[in-house]
Amino acid sequence: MPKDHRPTLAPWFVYRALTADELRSFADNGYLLYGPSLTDAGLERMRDECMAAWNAEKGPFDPDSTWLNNALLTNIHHRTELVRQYYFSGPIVDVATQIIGPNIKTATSQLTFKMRGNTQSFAWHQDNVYGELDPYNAISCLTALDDADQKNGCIWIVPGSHAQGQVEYERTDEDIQQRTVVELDIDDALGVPVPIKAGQCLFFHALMLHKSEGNFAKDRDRRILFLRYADADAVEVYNDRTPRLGRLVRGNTKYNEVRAYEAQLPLL
Ligand SMILES: O=C(O)CCC(=O)C(=O)O
Repeated sequence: MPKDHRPTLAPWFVYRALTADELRSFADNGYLLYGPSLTDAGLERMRDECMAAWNAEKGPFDPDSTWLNNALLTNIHHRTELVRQYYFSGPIVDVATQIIGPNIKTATSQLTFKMRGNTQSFAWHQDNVYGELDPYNAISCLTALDDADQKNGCIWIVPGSHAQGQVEYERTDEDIQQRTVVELDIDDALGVPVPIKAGQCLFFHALMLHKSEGNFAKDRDRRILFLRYADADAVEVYNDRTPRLGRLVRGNTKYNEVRAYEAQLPLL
């Protein structure tokens, strides 16, 4: 049995299991707004630690830089302790087991920021198109570090679109390596904005169609902590079906390399 870290993490995180209605709603609609998953103190500490990591490498929006440089800081759990604790032992891990099943590994950790001044949009896509995982039940968990609304670039989704499966979209090895932008041709009229309060988490299915517009609020950032979880045996279809490497956070896996991956990263 892994150690139960919840009592130690209680000052920072709010643990709450999904209700049967919420699980049904996720199955039908492919997304769910949950939270708060951070206490006020947890939100403040999360912002501080994420901003220290962000500022060490990036800083304010730079109009002369690429969207990648302006928007993403990957493997954020290597750079901040609280993100690591949240990613490995936070309430969203429990939610992942309710949605995906008993065997869970981490799949992606990054900051996706739209600092004030960054009016670049993020085109319609499914997260599984950026890197196809099988089984097709991974989830994305977007924890807001600021209130996000239409003015500062909240996420838009197409409710229920996960049920239509993965769209066909040609992506070369180079596209995957360079993280070139996926741009699906989706009718904007199908989309609905999902405003999120700081400290809340938006869960959605790997096949959910989603996008965001630019940040047009001149005096507000739109900072999101973006984490993904997958079945512990999930493989990368684009990589000869080798297992996605991520820390095993619940249950077991048939892959030794997954069991060993980041197993030694300190938690507390
Ligand atoms: O940061 C955003 O606005 C969009 C992020 C997103 O959709 C993603 O990382 O998949």
